[in-house]
Amino acid sequence: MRLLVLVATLGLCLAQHNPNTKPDRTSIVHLFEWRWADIAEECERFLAPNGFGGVQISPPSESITLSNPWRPWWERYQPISYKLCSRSGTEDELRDMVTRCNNVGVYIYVDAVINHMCGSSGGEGTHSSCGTYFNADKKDFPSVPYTWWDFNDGKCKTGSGNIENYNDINQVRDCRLVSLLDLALEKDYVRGKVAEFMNTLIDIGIAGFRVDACKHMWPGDLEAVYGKLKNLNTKWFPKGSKPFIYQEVIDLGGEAITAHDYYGLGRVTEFKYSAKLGTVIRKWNGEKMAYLRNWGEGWGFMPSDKALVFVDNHDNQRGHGAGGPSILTFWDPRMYKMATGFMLAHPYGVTRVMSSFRWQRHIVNGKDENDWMGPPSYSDGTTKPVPINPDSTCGDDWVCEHRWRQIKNMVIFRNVVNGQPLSNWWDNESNQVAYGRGDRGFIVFNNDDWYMDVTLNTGLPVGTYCDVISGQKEGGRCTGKQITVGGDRRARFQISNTDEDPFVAIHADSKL
Ligand code: QV4
Ligand code: CA
Repeated sequence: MRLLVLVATLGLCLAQHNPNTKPDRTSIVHLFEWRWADIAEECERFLAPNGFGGVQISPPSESITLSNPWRPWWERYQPISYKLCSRSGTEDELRDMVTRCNNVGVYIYVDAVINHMCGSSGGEGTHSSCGTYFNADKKDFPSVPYTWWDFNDGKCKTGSGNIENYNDINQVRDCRLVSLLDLALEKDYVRGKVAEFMNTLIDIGIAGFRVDACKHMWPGDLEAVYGKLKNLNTKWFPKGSKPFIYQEVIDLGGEAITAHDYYGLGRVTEFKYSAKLGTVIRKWNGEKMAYLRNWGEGWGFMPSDKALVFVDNHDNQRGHGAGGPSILTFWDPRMYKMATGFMLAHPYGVTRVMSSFRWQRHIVNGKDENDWMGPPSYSDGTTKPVPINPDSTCGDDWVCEHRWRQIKNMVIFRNVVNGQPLSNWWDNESNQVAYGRGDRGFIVFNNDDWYMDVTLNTGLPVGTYCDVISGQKEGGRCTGKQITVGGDRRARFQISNTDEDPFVAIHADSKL
């Protein structure tokens, strides 16, 4: 017991739960599979002007390249070395991106794959993103270097060498996740190599890490690795700043390993949030938006100051990881915008917005046979740039949810109401709900199948406000709906259940 308390306290000292974003920039966006060159442009031309706090990038480490299936997106979760050339670009392009994004106050969060290397059937050769030689059969990765000695197989007790039972903690951490060669992170040598990789990125100027597959690593090993990390680069961050750490642990309940085991080390992805919000907006299982009254810890989620939340992620949007049919994605745009609006207006957690690419879905018996398809690419497998259309949407199958007016404006809403408590909750005991954030913002949803016409206390000062969902404030006028708040702070909201977007949001900066 005493040891446990000691470990927990040590953990807290190393912990970095703060995203390091600029003041009043509260959300990050996952630019899934984007090229570094495009991210650099996006920071300058769109993310900084619209108040985004940072970008989660796809894994920058060298990975396997596969031809069967042809260049799946998930090849990037099979590292070959810690060289920084990947499908998203070269090390020089990565450095240029970090510098340019940092210079406009948009920070970079690296997806760090440190639990494993490539799959056991990865073969031998130089089919890797920098052309580095490796031999998966011999567990030989000479450019790190790792040899068979640095992997966990001796510790794994299952017949297949893979994880077979998620209720056996030892298996989950010491056996192979879907055959991926499992690193022996209890070895100081391996910890040192992983930390060296992460420290190189810190020196380049990144602000933190999404740590992949944390359920499959012992908290004590992670603590040792995080303990070796440097402070952030003082060219952009205050002296003594530690990297933000958010750990991927899928905990939907019912397994031996819980998100709780990782709170002391950094934030943790709250997958219940994504699954439940989808169920509520879809009105499945008798769920209603009125039940969102105590959204957050009241729903059995982790403490808000430990949570990293999202409507969907790169796995569950295509049935991987904790994917289930309730997950909302860009394929259901109307409900997706409502869910994202709800998330961004609500004070719970650090929020991450998803930005996806479109692929040819092919659903057979509930499973997408094309869930492997990689980003928009040329026939040689190189990723296409992200073209920006005159109306500011993206072309070539880049979805750019983060550029959708409703989502972009809700990212701004979250910044404007930052630090304000949830206030003036109202609901009709069905699917019409509203709530405010102190005297800075107010949002109203109509997810019922009938017209809504209500007058509510908004908490906002008297004035005329532009709805930032149907339009926005532009040149001193509203391009969409206009909401009048009276001296008594009350306003009338009329939302048709057939509106393109059946919700309205107003805030201090959308006042005329
Ligand atoms: C397959 C079989 C194995 C078999 C093996 C034989 O499944 O049983 O032994 O072939 O060679 C890909 C394939 C997978 C294949 C594996 C190894 O999809 O079928 O094994 O490669 O060749 C992503 C994808 C995976 C992909 C992996 C590596 O989602 O499909 O596997 O990348 O390329 C759990 C974890 C959680 C994890 C989630 C998906 O607790 O941590 O599953 N999420 C993260 C990432 C995710 C990534 C990984 C972890 C692995 O978010 O994107 O998996 O780094 O819930
Ligand atoms: Ca492991």
